[in-house]
Amino acid sequence: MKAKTYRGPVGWLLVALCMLFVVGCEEAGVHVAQPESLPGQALQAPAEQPLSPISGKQLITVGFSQLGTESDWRKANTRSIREAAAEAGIKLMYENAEQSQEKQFEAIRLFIEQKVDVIAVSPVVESGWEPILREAKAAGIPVILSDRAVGVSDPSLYVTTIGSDFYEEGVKAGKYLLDKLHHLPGPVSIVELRGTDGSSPTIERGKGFRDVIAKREDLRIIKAESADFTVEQGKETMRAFLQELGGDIRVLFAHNDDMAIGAIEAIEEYGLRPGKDVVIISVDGTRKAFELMVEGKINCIVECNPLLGPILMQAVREMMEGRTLPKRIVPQESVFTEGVAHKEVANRQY
Ligand code: GYE
Repeated sequence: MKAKTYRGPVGWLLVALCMLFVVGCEEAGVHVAQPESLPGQALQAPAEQPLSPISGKQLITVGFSQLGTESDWRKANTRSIREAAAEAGIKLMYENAEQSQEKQFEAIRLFIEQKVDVIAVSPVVESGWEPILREAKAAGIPVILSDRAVGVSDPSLYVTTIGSDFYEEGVKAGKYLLDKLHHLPGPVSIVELRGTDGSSPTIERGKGFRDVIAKREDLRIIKAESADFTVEQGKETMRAFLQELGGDIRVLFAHNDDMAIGAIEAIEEYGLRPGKDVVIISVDGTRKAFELMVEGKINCIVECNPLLGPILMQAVREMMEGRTLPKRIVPQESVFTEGVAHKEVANRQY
C-alpha cells in the first residue's frame, strides 16, 4: 500500500481534464479500466437543442438521482455535482431518494418522462436495478453510475461507474490494523459498524477488510452490524455493543466517519478512551473526522473522495460528443494516520 497525497481542487480539475486523454489517466491519478465499445450509448445531442449561455454549446440536461443526505460525505458529493454542473453549463435535475430504492425508481421514471439527455444515479443498494435500467435503455437515455455500483448481468445497461474502489478501501483499513498490532499478541476483539445493508461500499469494504485481517487468526470480528452510515445509528449501535461486550472491544472499524463520530460519543459515555483503549479506523476523511484525529480519538482514516462532480460532468460532455468512455473511473485516494491530521484539517473542504 502506498500513501498518496490529497488532491486539492486544482488537482481535481486536472483529473477531469485528463479524461479527454483516457490513455494518460493512470499517471494523473484516475485509474481507468480498458475502454469498451458500447454501440448505441455514445449519443449525439440533437441539433435543435438550445445553447448553453455558459459554454455556448448545446444545452445538456442531466437527471441526477442522489440516494440521500445520510452523511457529510453525501452532502459534499451533492454539492460537488451541483457546482460542477453549474460550471459546465449543464442543466441538472436533482432528486433526493432519502435512502429509498423505490424513490430512485420514481426519479428515473420522471427523468425518462422529461426526456433528459443523461441519467446519473447513485444507487442506494447493489441489487434490483435491471428492470429500471432496461426502461432507461428502451427510452434511449444513457445511464452513468455515480459513487456506488450495481450488480446487473448486462453491462450495456450503464455506460460507466464513476466512484471509489471500496474493496481497496477495506484492504487499506485491514493493512493499517495489521501494522498497528504488529507487536501486540492476540486475541484481539474487533467490532464493525457497517453502512447500509446491501450497498456496494458496505459489501466491498467488509470483504477487503476481512481478506486482509485473515492473515492473523487471533484477530476476530466479534460483532458486525449496520448503522446505515449515520451518526445517530453509529452511536446507538456502539452503545449496544459496549453494553453486551464491555471492555473486551479493542478495535472499531467504522465504514464511515459519521458512524465513527457517533461511536466515539458512546465509547466516552461508557468511560473508555477512543483512540487509546479502542483503536478506531474510519472511512471518508471529513473535516470533523480529522478534528477528532487531532484529538487522538481516531487512529486511521481511509480516504473516500466525494468530489466526483467535475469527473461526472466531463464524462457527460464526452459521451454527448460521441466519445467512448471507460467502463470504470476511479479517483485517487489516500490513507491518513495520526501524524498528518493537523495538516489535513486545514486542507479539508468538506
Ligand atoms: O462512505 C458514506 C456515505 O457511498 C462512498 O456513502 C459512499 C458512502 C460514504 O453515506 O459516508
